Amino acid sequence: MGVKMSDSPDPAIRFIEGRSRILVSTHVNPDGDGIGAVLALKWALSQRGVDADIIIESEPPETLGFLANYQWVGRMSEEAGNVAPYDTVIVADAPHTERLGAVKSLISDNAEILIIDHHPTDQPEGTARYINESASSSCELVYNIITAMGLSPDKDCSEYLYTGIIVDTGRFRFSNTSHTVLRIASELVKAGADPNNITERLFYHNTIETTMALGRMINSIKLHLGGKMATACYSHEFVTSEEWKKVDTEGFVNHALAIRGVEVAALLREVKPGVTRASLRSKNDFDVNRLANTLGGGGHSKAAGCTIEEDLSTAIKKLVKAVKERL
Ligand SMILES: [Mn+2]
Repeated sequence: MGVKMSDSPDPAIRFIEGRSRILVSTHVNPDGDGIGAVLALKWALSQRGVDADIIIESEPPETLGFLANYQWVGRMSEEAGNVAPYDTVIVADAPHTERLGAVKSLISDNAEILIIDHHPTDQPEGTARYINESASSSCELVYNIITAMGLSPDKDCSEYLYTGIIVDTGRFRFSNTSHTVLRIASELVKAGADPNNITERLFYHNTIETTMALGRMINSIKLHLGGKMATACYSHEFVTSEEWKKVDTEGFVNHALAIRGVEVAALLREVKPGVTRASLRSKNDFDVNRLANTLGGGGHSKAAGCTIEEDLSTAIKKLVKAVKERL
């Protein structure tokens, strides 16, 4: 990748020093890693007497509601108009303030920005950066910051960080499951994180609508390219239904990827008429980040996403063609 790595927490620690009011945010449609990272950062900042406000654009997945002090996570819908612009901002789990959605409007023009991220990016933003593409998760980086600050995470903070790590490593299955992250997880369990409780709350706490939607997705799976690619999809009608509001599709695409011989899996949903979003996953060496880049999206080499300005069936055809050219 073109970006210079900043593989030390020192710039992040220097950035935090002497601040009084910091906005902490993460990307739109946040996941357990983004939410875990912002909660852990707020905890760490409060240990140093720094007042941090967490504000995110959209509603986080309700499965994360078990995390302690979850009410720290402010929504843009509640905060807009109530807060003065921030001069100091920490962005976690995203390389750019564009990924914050509407929260960007709370950042003053000459704000100082710290980026903490593990996504591959060519042009990250920020006056300070702690970016490491080989880290499992942003929570792994936040753990490094916290320990380099001389702090020991308490039980709550350990659970924030453990949550981000297990979400982004796919419960210690993905190729980013390094000995380093396993060592950190071990330290977090020692500090009070409860692996059984966190796993149950995250993965065994689905709504009935989520489980039924999984069935629907599995029934829609089709194989392409001699069985090397699998697609699954949700219609515009379904994703705009009342039922959909109670559905969390996190991890669904992996059921398509789990099929023997499949190297690339895509879960597509037509979010607006003629606009289809695709979640992409791969195994072996297929790089879905590069695939997504060609379609205007991005992510990681084995997990990425993009938006295709086509209806569902045309988007599937486009995606299959793009994969065919890269297989
Ligand atoms: Mn992440």
